Amino acid sequence: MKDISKRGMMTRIIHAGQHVDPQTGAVATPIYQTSTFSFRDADHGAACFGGEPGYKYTRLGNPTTEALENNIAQLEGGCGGLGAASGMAAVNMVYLTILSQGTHVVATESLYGPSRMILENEYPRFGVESTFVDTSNPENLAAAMQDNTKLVYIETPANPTLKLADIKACAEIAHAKGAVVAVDNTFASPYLQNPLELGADIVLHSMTKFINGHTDVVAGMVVAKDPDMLARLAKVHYNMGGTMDPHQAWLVLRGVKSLGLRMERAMENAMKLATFLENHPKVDWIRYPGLESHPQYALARKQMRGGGAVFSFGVKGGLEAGKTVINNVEIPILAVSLGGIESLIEHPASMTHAGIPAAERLEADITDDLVRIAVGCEAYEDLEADLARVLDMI
Ligand code: LCS
Repeated sequence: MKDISKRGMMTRIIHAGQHVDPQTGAVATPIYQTSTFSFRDADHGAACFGGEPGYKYTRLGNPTTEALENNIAQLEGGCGGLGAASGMAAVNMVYLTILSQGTHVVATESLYGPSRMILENEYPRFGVESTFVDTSNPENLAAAMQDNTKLVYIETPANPTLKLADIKACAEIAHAKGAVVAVDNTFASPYLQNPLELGADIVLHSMTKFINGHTDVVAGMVVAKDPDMLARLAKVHYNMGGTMDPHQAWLVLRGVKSLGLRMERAMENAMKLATFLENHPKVDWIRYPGLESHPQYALARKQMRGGGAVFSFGVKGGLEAGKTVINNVEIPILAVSLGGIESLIEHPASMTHAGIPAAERLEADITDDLVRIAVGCEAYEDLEADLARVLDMI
């Protein structure tokens, strides 16, 4: 396989982990839609199960899935990746690998709802304790570390508050206490941020979002920095079973090729729309890492290569006025999820983060007036005209 590790990001997005099929010359990676692989003879089968390279059974590895794993691993600067059935399967792969009875995890308080809810509602059954802190201030993380803290789990930019965490500072604090650092990089995508290069041990994605980008697949990925960690994750993942289907992997491979193009376009739209809203008299507040008014704009410039394409805002008149916006826009579609080619709008407190108790939501700044927009690649003028029209209705 050609080494393209030193090439530009756009080149790596398109070519990393891919090769022309030696038998047919096929340029696109074929879908190896098979559940199992035949062995040449008994000794070959035994060797494959004994650890020699070779495909055995699709839950344990498949060439199409592997092409995607190698692609994302190279984009993130990791040693390898593990495709997962969903973003949540990726999150659970990390939790299940690192945490065990009597251990503790410190996590960002504003996490995607289910990433937090499973720590609060399910893992205590297995003797795992969790503390949620505002990781936008690393001192909060330092104060929450315990002797039994094995995992520091960070989401930056965080869903849906768009708060950032200084990955390098957090990793130093966690490593000083011997904890593993995992970063959910879904909101930035590898195009804008590479947590492993900033000190994280594990990076994970809901590829349902920017990486696939076409709102037609649910999928996840975990990338490890070093082979020992990858082996630990694989051991848990392959037998727990939340693995990826080759057809699913093929769809994401097709989607990822345009990640850079989509990101550039969506970010341009997001920046213009956020600027328009920031200056609009009906808008109360807006949080977008691309705007200088973001409390951590300097950090965004330091650890990200752009502000991304998601922002949250509140309109004057609170939740009711926010509903007027959500119910009347014509271009952004009222739906959860983000990172697709089309713009989506949603209300986190009653949708994606509804499972978190109200008091905890408010403590994490997921206020009732917060409206989240994931900006897509439409004609900018249409997005602005649409928002201007609905804001006039308030
Ligand atoms: N991590 C983050 C940051 C996410 O935003 C999501 C999904 C996940 C993990 C889970 O990924 P999934 O299993 O859905 O592929 N976020 C969603 C959201 O904000 N709206 O709908 C799903």
